[in-house]
Amino acid sequence: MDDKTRSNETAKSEALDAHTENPDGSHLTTNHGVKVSHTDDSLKAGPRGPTLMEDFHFREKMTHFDHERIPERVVHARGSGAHGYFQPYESMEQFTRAGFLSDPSKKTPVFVRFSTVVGFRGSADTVRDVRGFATKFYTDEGIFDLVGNNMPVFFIQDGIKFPDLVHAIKPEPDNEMPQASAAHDTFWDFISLMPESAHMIMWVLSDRALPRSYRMMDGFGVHTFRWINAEGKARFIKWHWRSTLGNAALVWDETQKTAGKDPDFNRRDLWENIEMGNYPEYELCVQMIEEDQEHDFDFDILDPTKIWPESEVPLKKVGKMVLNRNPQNFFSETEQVAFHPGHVVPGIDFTNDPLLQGRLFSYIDTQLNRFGGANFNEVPINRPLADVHNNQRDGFMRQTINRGKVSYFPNSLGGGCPMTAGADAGGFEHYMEKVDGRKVRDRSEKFRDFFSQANMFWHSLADHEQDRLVSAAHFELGKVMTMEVRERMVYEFFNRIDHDLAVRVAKGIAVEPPEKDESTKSRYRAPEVSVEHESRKDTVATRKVAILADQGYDHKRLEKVKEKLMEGGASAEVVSMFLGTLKSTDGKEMEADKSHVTSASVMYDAVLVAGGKEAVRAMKSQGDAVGFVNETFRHAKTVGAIDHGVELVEEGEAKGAKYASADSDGVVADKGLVTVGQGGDIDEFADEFVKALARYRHWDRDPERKMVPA
Ligand code: HDD
Repeated sequence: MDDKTRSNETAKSEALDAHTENPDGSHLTTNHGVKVSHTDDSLKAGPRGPTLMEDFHFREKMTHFDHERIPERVVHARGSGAHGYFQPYESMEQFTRAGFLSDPSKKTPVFVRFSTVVGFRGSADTVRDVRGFATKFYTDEGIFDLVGNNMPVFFIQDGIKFPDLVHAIKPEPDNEMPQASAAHDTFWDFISLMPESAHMIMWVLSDRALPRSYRMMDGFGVHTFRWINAEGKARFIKWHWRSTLGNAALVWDETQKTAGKDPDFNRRDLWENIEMGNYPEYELCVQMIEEDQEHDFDFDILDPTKIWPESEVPLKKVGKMVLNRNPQNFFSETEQVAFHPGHVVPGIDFTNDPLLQGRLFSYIDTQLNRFGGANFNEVPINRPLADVHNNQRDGFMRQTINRGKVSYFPNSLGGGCPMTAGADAGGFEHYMEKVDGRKVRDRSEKFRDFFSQANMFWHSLADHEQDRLVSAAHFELGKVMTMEVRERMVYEFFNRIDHDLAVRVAKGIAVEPPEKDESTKSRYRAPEVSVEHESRKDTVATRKVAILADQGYDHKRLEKVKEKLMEGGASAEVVSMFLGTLKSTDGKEMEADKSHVTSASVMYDAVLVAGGKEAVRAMKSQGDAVGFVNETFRHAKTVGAIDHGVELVEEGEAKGAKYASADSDGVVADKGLVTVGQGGDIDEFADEFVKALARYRHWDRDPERKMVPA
């Protein structure tokens, strides 16, 4: 690593570390540096007397506390952040003059904030929602913010509808219910009158709205942007982040239980994995369309409710982002970070996408409200690494001490500085797109094709993905009390997307089946939209296994399986009735990481039942242990059992899959249930268990989907 790269990588962390908190031997002080002798009692007129006004320490401490909150974001209030770097694979110079995309040896520091959209700051992570995926690049040429989501399209086509959308989806204003959920009347009332949301609604009802982990989730810039090279040639582009672990989703029943068992599930997963060194990685990709091909497609390329199917416009890999450092202070970094789609660097520019245009106004405006002033760019997490020189001055909480008397341009007293920079000197010059039109409140004709990509989405899913989408619609609309809204959703919305879909949705929400409608048929199929077809990956890396064990477990065979799991990069936690040390049949010991009351099957990707006659006898008498296996099985996750451990599986309802009996000498792997009898080869078992774990969900376990709660 050369000095320049190193200094860039560390510069941001050094800038954030400038203040050392409470070094060894430090004394408690007031905010103004006066050492404090006592902080347990306020100053009183006698031990039983009133508190005195002159107690400046008490008043300062209390006043600061009273002002600890800033307004939470109106959307994306709940977020989790991480630091890292971005590095291009090869120079993109041919397409863009952006410096951070031109030098493959260069690492650019980044800060990413993942978020849910609807819930308040303290809401649960695993709700059905879009996830924000916002990246701040601290480039040498200034800040570039890629403020995206984990879905490639949006609900509306024009920013002017955003306040309506958000009012409709947020808790209802009279009683502030429900929290962090779209499943209520006002949201579906609005949607039923907004056919342009059809494609996005399909994404929101799909597995993509329930990510297993922020590490296993793609990101999208959604809008069409421009790349411009040094010669001034522009191309249309769309941004994509592809998780190297592939996409993985929770099932609905799991998300509901997780919201209670561990409302910080996604935040904790991100934090713990970074602490463990499992650094999340995402490949930055772009789709590119030449300017003269702008009108060659069935859809308008400026429409943010449409994707560019990859069969038409392939992905080009640009580089990789690695998130390798947790924030040190949630408020200072994750809460105070201020993104803005208008933070671009030379080589990147906007298009006339009307949603993007709306956003270009909203983000700075919202920061003014959150920070109470215009100097939020001086907060450490928002400060660029590039130098800042301008004549902006003063305002609430100004940090910079601007020297000298010249704060205007042009000037001669300051030698004409700071002076402007043309493109040759690295200055940002807006792309000179020709614009010519009447002032109208209107949209282009192709924007009005609301349903064909929703139809494409539906037909690009696997059967079991379609089933879960229909179940999601039953939940969401089943919570809608107004019959006309449910009917409108079936007749005017789903039926226009696909008749079969509408009939299936109608059935679950007491709506009469709609008349046949074949008005929409997309000629596109986009396997990339389906988690099952394209974006999942068979890997055990970072998957988390629960080992169920008790006193008298069999150590030796369990260790062999654990070794195999660790080799593949998985992790394991021992779950038992009680916390404490478990003793094995051969005198070995192992600590129980979690007890049944502090854990649940929904926190793990698979369960492995250890062998040992005594241990299994104990577990069979524990409802929690039996329930743990059952639930893992019903959520279509991998279940493994060693020797007598098979009896715990037998005890439960893991039906529909074959298994080896406890005293057999075989290994049986069937539909994600992997078992080995006492005489069976443990290495073979370990291989099969790892294979099943890599597959993650086993939908073939229950083809009629009777057992797996969607
Ligand atoms: Fe937005 C926050 C993403 C449409 C107005 N938005 C916000 C965040 C993300 C997105 C990731 C959280 C940033 C953070 O972590 O601090 N928003 C999107 C995407 C959109 C989108 C991908 C459509 C493609 N947003 C959108 C529109 C508007 C806004 C159309 C208004 C016209 N969004 C905001 C905001 C927020 C915000 C109100 C709230 C907090 C903030 O900006 O910093 O300005």
